[in-house]
Amino acid sequence: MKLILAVIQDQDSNRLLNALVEHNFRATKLASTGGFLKSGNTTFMIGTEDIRVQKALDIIRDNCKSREQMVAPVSPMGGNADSYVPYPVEVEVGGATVFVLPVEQFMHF
Ligand code: 2BA
Repeated sequence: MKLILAVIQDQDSNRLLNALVEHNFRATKLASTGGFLKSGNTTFMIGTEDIRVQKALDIIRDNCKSREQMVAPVSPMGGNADSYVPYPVEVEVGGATVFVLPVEQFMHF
């Protein structure tokens, strides 16, 4: 068994959840925050048999789009201003950042 952790953008989360449930995957949706943008994103936990991992990855890829997002400048507030960028910069946020972990034990009481 594997646990898939997928960090995706909020805008894609309902579509992805519907697609997973439609294909009989069990999933848990968690509200999360990206460390770099410090804005909300969504993390899915999907526990599934090894043989179904590729299908879950295909569904994630098909339902999550990458997008450009602006990062607002943060004032250094008395700190070192050398690396301060005074204008917003654009970063490309991926469709999904995915980890596939082995599951040692799975219990469902
Ligand atoms: P954030 O940390 O908010 O990052 C959002 C986007 O900002 C990233 O998109 C990337 O394009 C950019 N970015 C992140 N760190 C950067 C840096 N040090 N310098 C320049 N640009 C940077 P993605 O790479 O697609 O990541 C989307 C979200 O996935 C991340 O949101 C984070 O929540 C999660 N994530 C990405 N890599 C991760 C990792 N290795 N471990 C845990 N979570 C990760």
